[in-house]
Amino acid sequence: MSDQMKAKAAAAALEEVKGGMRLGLGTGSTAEHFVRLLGPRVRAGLDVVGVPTSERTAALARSEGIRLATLEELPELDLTVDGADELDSELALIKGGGGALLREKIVASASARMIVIADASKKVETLGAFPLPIEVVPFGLGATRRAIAKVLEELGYTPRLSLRGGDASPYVTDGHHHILDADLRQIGAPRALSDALLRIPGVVEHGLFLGLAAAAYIAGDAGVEKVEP
Ligand code: ABF
Repeated sequence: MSDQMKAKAAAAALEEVKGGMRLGLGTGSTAEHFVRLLGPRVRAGLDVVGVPTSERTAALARSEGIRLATLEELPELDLTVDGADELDSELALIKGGGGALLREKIVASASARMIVIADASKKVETLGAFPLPIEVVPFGLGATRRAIAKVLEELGYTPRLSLRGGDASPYVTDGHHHILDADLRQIGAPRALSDALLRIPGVVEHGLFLGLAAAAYIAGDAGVEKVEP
């Protein structure tokens, strides 16, 4: 059911794709629907080029016959279509459950427009029920983790921080970093949290995407709703 919804949201976003566009290609099951729907259009002659946000998406896009480029070759993109773990009515997002948040944020930031595609279960009043992914460099992990916990406490959170994959085999991102997931329950002031996290040495990025999404296609029982901030 939810998978059908994801496909419907992806199909709505596909309507925004025009010939000649430079596209950012997101990661995750919803974004994969988009890539799978884009493939037949490309094979039928639609001329687009994609910059993938993960090795996984790159492999899928290649198998669909979609031409790929890097941000070195194409530093400015027209449109990025990507999923999210949570979104609020202002289109503030939590992303990174799939582990690709750094490339996703770089690609979205290089795009004139970013569109979120999601099923309605991703819509929330306040962000934070989904644990916030924080990407960190492996060097100094213990110290960085401690610094993050301290900052979160100062901001009034009772953080539960877990290293994705556990200590024995931590998850490794495409950029060779690790991810700490911060269970914050409710994020009252996302911008303040974002700024504070980015001041910590060792933090590479986090999954709060603020002011990046221009629109969202959200598929629910009543159809696909377009939300703009
Ligand atoms: C990416 O995929 C991520 O930023 C987010 O973590 C995840 C959403 O996954 P799905 O579309 O599978 O729910 O967009």
